[in-house]
Amino acid sequence: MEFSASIIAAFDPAKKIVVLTGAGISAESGVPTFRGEDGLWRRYRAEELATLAAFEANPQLVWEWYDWRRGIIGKAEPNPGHKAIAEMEQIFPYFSLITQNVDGLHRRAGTTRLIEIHGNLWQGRCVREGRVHEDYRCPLPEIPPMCTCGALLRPHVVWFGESLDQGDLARAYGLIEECDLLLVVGTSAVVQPVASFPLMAKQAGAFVLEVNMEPTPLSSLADASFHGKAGEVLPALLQKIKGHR
Ligand code: BJW
Repeated sequence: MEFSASIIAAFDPAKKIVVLTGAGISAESGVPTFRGEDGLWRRYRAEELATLAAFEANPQLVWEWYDWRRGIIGKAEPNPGHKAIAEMEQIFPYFSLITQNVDGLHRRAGTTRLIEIHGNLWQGRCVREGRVHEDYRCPLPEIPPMCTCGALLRPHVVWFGESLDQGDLARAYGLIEECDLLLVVGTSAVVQPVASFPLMAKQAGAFVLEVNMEPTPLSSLADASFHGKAGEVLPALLQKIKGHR
């Protein structure tokens, strides 16, 4: 795999590096994406499963769907793409990851400086008190799960029409505004507000590098795009970067 001198130069150890990931990074771990050929939104209607109105109408159905996904993700392992990103954190002093994924695989691969900007599906949030509970049991013994206070728990994820956590969003905007390099991996770059991050980074002067199986709306804006599997491109890129240190 060929990486140009400008790409390698963008990974200077003094640079502030931000990685932004989407469902594609976990595809090679066997986790379904949302919009691909076998994507979740091809088989299920987002309006019936990933909105507050859907949850309020049928919490049982929504939790059954999340329990099914937890079953798949619980068996999945971080892949070479997750691991290459985790290793980048060890190499670069100024490194952060923003992920849209709720599967927790980046954390399991060893990344610690991360923002899970759409939440985490191993957590439930009390609809009354807002308290967050972590629960790795799979399948869940009770659906829908309840808080100790007696109220319903909801998945601690961001559904369509909901605001992202304001603290996470502020931190993400800060990282995007300040970064020298934004590496965007495995996202269709259509869901706002995250879809705007690459343009914001570019306007703030960052080098934007994309890794995706297919061209996306971001491809024409990026300084460079690699169309291939994240689990192959990222380890190759990492090797090249390490070879130039
Ligand atoms: C590989 C690969 C391999 C495969 N290697 N690559 C402005 C304009 C228009 C609409 C809006 C707007 N602002 C807000 C909206 C509404 C909405 C939105 O953006 N809608 C668009 C779809 C039009 N946004 C929201 O509602 C957000 N809230 C918000 O903005 O609040 C303020 C507000 C509200 C209302 C109105 C206005 C303002 C919240 C968005 C929440 C998204 N939630 C989900 C579900 C999370 C929980 C769960 O998982 O159950 O988040 S939807 C789903 O999409 C999930 C993902 O994180 C997100 C992004 O998907 P992602 O990661 O990009 O996956 P895919 O499948 O789309 O793409 C995978 C890619 O990987 C593909 O490109 C493949 O090619 C690639 N790939 N294998 C490399 N091996």
